[in-house]
Amino acid sequence: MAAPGGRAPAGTKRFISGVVEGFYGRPWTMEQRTELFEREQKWGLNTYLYAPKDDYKHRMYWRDLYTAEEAGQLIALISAAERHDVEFVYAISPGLDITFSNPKEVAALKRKLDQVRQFGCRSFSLLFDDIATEMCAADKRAFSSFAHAQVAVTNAVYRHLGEPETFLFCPTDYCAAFCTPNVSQSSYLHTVGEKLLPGIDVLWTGEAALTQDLTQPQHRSQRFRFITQATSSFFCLSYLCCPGPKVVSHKISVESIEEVSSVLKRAPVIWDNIHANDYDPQRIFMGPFKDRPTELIPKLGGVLTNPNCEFYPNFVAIHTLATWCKASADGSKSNVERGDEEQDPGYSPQRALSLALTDWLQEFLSTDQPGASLQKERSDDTGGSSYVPGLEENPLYTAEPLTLDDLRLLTDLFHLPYEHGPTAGTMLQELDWLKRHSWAAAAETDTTAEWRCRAQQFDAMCEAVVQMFNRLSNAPNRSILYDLYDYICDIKSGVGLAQAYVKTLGGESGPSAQRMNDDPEPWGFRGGLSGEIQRMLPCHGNRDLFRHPPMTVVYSIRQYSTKDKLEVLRIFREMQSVGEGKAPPMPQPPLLCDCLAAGEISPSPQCALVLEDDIGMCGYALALTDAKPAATKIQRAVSASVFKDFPSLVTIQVLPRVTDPSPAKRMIGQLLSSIRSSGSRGVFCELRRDDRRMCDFYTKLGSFKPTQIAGLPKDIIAMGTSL
Ligand code: GDL
Repeated sequence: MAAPGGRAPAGTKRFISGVVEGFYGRPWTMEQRTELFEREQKWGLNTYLYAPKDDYKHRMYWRDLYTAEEAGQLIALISAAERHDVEFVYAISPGLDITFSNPKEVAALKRKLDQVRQFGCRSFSLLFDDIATEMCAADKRAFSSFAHAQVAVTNAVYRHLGEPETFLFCPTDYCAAFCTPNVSQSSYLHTVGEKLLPGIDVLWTGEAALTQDLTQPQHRSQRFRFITQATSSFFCLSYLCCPGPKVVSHKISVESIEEVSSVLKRAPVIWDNIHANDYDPQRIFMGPFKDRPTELIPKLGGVLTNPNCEFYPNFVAIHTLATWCKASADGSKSNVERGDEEQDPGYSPQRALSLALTDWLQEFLSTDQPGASLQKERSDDTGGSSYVPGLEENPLYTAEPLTLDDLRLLTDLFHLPYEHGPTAGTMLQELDWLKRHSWAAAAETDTTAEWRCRAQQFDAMCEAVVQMFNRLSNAPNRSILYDLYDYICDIKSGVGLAQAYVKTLGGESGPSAQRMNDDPEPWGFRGGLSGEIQRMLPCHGNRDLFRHPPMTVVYSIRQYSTKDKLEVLRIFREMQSVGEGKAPPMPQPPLLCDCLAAGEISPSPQCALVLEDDIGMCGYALALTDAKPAATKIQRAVSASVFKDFPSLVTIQVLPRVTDPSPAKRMIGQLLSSIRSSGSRGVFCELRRDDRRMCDFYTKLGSFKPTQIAGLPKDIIAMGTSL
């Protein structure tokens, strides 16, 4: 294999490097593609694979020939690629509805590719990704398997086109996770390896396949696996992933490539989805190309990145891929900074990112408005109106220029599918800590000073995001800004909510804390219908952020009956003794809710639930719509104003064996809705200050906030929520 970027010596194939426009959604414009070729040339990348999924004539209407106007555009594009020394590979995806055994279909395919050949294109590709694997009856009669059908047509087309130097085939099983039962035993891949003509390269996405099946109905072929119960690692947001067969994996190992190469009988060309974002409208990836050791290069036919749908934010994705390819071309071993955790002798993602950002900053700072002078104060000799304010008038608004640190923060916030950048990671960690220790903000404890200090630092981090947003939105290059706009607005608003939340936890009630009130503006409950649906699903909310073991236990929640009294008491006592193990052996004042759990007061009708697993009862949730009788029972003086805001009382307990928080959350949810239906305006609970488990539980629910109740015994705190 020839070195990446360079020309191949005679008899060897060159390493294919560059970009595949292979995502779902709005294809790039011809101007953007031409700009891409310029960049590729500048950065030493050599290939562009034209495969926009939602371009009608690439996939859905693959049989249709191009009109004269479309032909003109493609001819211009192909010659632009040639001018910039970029190989233009035209891909077609006939797999949605082709009948492989019908000669007319094969003729249609040849006719279409012949047309593109007339436009000057010399390199081609047939893609069979994301299609149903069930063959029609006619094909079943003609071919012994789906792989045989695809290979027969591909070989025929390849021969018809005169065996082009570059011809790529994308299999339906294009990553390890799709192979049945696995890569080395996949009969599909073995057939491809044995029957596909040796001059044809095979595309492979690596160990990774993305969860687009969860978001795009057109992806739902039988081969997509749905993982319903899964663990999520601490900072692996929103993905469902599990330690077993990977649906989304983020590394491509040398071993995995050796394995697939031996089955395919050729070195694969990687179609890399690491920066693709077509499966989630809230994400965009601007972190460096990463987790592909440069040791892979001699074992591959090439690497094409299928990046973000938005053209301009792909600067880092493509620039760092180019650095990766060059690193090995140079055989350079010296550009790894000490302390680099990846230890790849040829490539440091951090350094590659720095190089990319330094270049990108120049682009942000240069105007993309042809002929426009963006210097407000300079007079305009084209005769336009340039305004110089008078002495007592408003000075002209000026914006601070964007900095490298802003770009670093931006790419930290929108990093990679499996990893946030360092600052984003710290922000999440700090928010998590502040939330978990919010009890320390509510009253003076040993941790209070630390809480306030960390809250201040968190606030500063949030402010930096706002400042970055302001400078970015005033940057002269509007095209990059417009591609990023929705994302940076989204993060600014999300961070703003977190900032307000922490202020509320700290007891502030200023204008920014107001955002968290009970009647928020539309941006206080973002996400639309999709957001609402997500919040209803058990896999969202806290589950994304915190590690939980896979849920294999089946829980049931049912209404409490008086027969359950003893069991509830048993759980109550058991949990009390768990607490006593740690606490000083001092007699503790009772909690209001103790008399409920101890059976001294009966819960209100429809306001009592028990939780059961296969061993037996493992939790309860009880409420009083009117909490006053409980206060009387334990002779606690509680001011009437508390009962005005929070007339109802709730208590919940689950045994430690219930490690999944969702059953408890569900019980609380049901209880709150029953209490609400009784006409109550608010609910509170009492907790022992040292009962971290329950403090944590109520805090993570999000709706319960620490509530000051005068006269509470020292070791008891109250949390309340309005209904
Ligand atoms: C895919 C699709 C690709 C899509 C990407 C990310 C391949 C071969 N096909 O599986 O079109 O952009 O996922 O959603 O990767």
